[in-house]
Amino acid sequence: MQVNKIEGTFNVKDVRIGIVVSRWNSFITERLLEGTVDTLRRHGIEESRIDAVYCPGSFEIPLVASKLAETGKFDALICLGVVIRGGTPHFEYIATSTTRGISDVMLKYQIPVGFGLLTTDTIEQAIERAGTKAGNKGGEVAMTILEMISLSGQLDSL
Ligand code: DLZ
Repeated sequence: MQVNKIEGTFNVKDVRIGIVVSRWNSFITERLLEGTVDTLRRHGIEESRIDAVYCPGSFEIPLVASKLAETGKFDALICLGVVIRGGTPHFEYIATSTTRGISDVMLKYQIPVGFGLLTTDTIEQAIERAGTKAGNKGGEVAMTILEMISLSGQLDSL
């Protein structure tokens, strides 16, 4: 192919990353945070360039992300939360509004915002995705964010 191929790399330097962490189901969100920070650190991002901001639940994530983005000080944000289906429609309301809110922040402020929101039927499924059987979603989101920071930079200089 003769096209100009534009794609991100994982080689990102001197960036500042904000992580929004929901305290609801904190024993799982803390594992997601560990996975996120570990991956960022192993790709050369110093911990001093990472801020973790805690909020009460996933529903509050978009507001905190929006305030962080508004500062203009972050190259990217990562949002971490766990919503577990219960016996009421609460799950749908929280998962839908949090997802939409996170996406809105990304598009409004034009910075990559990582979607590290686990939405599971059971607590076991959430644990599996936070560093056990199914890997660590936090680490996966960190990789995506590194690639998107790199890609965004390239698109900004087209
Ligand atoms: C209220 C609530 C419920 C029932 N479930 C969850 C959940 O599974 N995951 C989560 O992150 N937060 C939950 N919350 C809390 C809401 O996100 C929010 O913090 C409260 O409704 C207060 O606004």
